[in-house]
Amino acid sequence: MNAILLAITGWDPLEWDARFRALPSGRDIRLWPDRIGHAADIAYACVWKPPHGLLAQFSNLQVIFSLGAGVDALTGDATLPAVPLVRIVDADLTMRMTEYVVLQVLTIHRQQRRYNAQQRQRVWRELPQPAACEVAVGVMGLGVLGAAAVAALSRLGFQVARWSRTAKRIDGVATFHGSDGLDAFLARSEILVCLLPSTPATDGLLDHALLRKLRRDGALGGAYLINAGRGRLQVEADILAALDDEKLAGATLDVFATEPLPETSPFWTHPKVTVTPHAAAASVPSALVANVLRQIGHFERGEPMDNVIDRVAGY
Ligand code: NDP
Ligand code: OXD
Repeated sequence: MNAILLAITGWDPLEWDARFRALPSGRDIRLWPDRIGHAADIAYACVWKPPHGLLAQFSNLQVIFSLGAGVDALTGDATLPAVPLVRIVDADLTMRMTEYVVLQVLTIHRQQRRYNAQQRQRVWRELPQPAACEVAVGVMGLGVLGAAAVAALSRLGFQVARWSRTAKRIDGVATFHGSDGLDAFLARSEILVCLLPSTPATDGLLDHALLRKLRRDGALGGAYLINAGRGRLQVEADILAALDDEKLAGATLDVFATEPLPETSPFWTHPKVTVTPHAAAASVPSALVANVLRQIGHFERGEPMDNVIDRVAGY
């Protein structure tokens, strides 16, 4: 009884299985689809993109743990049992995202694509380079990942602003929130970093109407988008249109409406687009399994669990 079910698609489930079994928890670990055993034994489900309907089969399920930070693949399942849904928040994952955001912002700021092109042509030419303190970066989403990115970018000297759903205060950082604060936030942002969750309120937010409001007359001479949140946030045809009509000077996309990105996607070869394969911040079993087991311990001792999803807000 009180078995843990692992139901994982898109990642290697065997790595997670091995890690859960390696830790001295004494837990009964079951692996979907081949090693479920009696469905009534399952108390906890640790999942990544499980098929819709799967979790509804476990009548004694007590907690669902998302092995990733985003839960949209779960909240989109109308049959998801109404038990606590807990997501991963972990220093390892957060640092990976911070590395990704800093890398991509600096790649834009330090004009690395142009230097790469120059190198291919054996051109030795130093480009005019603004200082970081002349460049305005806007971070959408001020949760765990957004806040860490803001802190790192601020330390590098960028003029950082933040936008979230609810009002926040952080000394020294320009803050905006809600639809009322969006236009002013966009009007000052040359590089827009999106670290929002996918919810009914955010899906499709990154459209042409939004992108054209970004600042294009700043130190970088154009506006750039970095999206490592979710593909459903972006209207992909609008991003292409914004690149074509120069509302955007470049886009760096880690996430897409359809993943893997189809071979026919124009993003692959677009000269102003950088594609990464949903690799910004991987969930790594060696870092995260102990975190999940700790949370199960909290639950069984009747203590509050951290990072429980607000099912109404959707994140
Ligand atoms: P959090 O839940 O900690 O933060 C979410 C943030 O988004 C909050 O600041 C929240 O505002 C804001 N937000 C939510 N809805 C809205 C809205 N309608 N308008 C404005 N702001 C909104 O999430 P994390 O920081 O941990 O993760 C963010 C996302 O990053 C995940 O949901 C996932 O989609 C993505 N991700 C991507 C990965 C990758 O490899 N590409 C890896 C991990 C995560 P408020 O603070 O007011 O509540
Ligand atoms: C996550 C992700 O949400 O990998 O953790 O996208």
